[in-house]
Amino acid sequence: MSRLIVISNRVSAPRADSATGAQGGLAVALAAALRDHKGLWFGWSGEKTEEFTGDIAFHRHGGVTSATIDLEEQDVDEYYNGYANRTLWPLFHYRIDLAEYDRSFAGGYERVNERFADTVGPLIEPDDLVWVHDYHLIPLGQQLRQRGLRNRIGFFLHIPWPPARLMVSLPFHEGLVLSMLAYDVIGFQTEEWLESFRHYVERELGGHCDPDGTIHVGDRSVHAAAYPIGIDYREFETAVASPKARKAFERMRQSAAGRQTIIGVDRLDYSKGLEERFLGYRRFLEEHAECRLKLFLLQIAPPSRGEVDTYEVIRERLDELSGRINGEFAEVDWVPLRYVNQGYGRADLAGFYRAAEIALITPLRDGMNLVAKEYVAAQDPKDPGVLILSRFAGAALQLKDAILVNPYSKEEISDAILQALNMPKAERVRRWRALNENVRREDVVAWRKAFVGALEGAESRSGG
Ligand code: GDG
Repeated sequence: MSRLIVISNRVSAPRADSATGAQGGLAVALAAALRDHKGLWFGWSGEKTEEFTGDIAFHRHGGVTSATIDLEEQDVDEYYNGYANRTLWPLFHYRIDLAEYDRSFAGGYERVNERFADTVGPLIEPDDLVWVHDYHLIPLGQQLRQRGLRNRIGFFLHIPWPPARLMVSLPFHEGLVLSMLAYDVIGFQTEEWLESFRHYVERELGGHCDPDGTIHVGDRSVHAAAYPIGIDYREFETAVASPKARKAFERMRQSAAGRQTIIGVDRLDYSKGLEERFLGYRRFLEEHAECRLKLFLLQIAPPSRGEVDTYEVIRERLDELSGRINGEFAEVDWVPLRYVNQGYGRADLAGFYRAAEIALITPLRDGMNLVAKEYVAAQDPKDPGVLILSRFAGAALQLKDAILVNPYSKEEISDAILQALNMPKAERVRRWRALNENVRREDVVAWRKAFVGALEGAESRSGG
């Protein structure tokens, strides 16, 4: 079996307490793939140094080797906080109003991708499969080819691919997309993002797409397909059954004091639609005064990307809005919105999900959204909760038995909460069974097997 080299911006080294610790399911699943393939996980350590040295730190945990490099302060500013999170993230989430186009960002992005290629390149052996992850590293495949690598190299995009008409707002967009032709396999979360990519290739690059998923531009061809990511269902089941999760469940149920809990769990990010969600909830409280004391919304939102200004702005707005909602509706013995800016361990989260009768997950745009799948997996099969999900999350294409809403519409959010509150048990069970069947079957193991299988099936090519 070929070795697998996973390359991503950050490396999540596996830990012994994987089922109950703070580590994500993706890390667990990739670690499993790396153990099977005796591979290596390469990325940025998260540390900054005065000057880039290219020194690689190797660690070995649970049968997986990780290799990390430190980056310079300027690299982090221009590549990570700059091009990745101020330019590509907003653009790819359809927010060209927030996208910043700064030449220094583009230069830093190119430079760090070169630095990745320079340092990981020599670690790659001729027969290795190389799997590059996400928008931080789009041109890495091309950089590796330019250094003579002829291996099979795949790329998976965890976030949406924007419509061609938005993509063209990015300066030098052609160069970025042309660099992707260096890959053998390109994976998207959904058919929708794949379709946007194909449309771009046909419209802007004059390429054409075969029905089997092969894309041709000039003399280059690449296989592009949708590989919807899932959760590590088995790992999550274990987490839900753990004593820690049961304790978290009890804690929530006790503090709910017979009221129904609506839960939301999101990184604090404008793409997650938190402001719109709060406004939809507020509309519900206004329109249904008779329901007020029967429920509350628990929103867990650990801050992310604090060095990027737009994240500071959204944080301030949510602080203000949550305060306003509580000021407007709270009673001496009831607070309508519990807005929590801290993260919890996975087992705690699993317990909170199970304790919540309703999940309100309403991103304005999301590549997939794993929280929706985790909520489903955490439910009691005999008395499951109701999932309200944005139709603009990639997960909505699979989770059709959720209550699907337009996250921009306060009325739809309000109506969906009422529908969920009043849903008869038989309907809850019927919907949940269909959702759970999908979440269990299309899990993260199926995802990585499908992707790695496609990569294994690709023919090794000549460099260029
Ligand atoms: C990107 C794409 C795509 C959240 N709070 C805590 C915590 N989390 C965990 C959740 C879940 C993960 O973080 C979030 O995953 P999402 O999929 O919801 O969103 P992004 O972070 O934006 O991820 C997304 C994903 O990549 C995978 O391809 O689905 O569309 O944007 O697992 O549980 N975990 C812990 N404590 C928290 O407080 N331990």
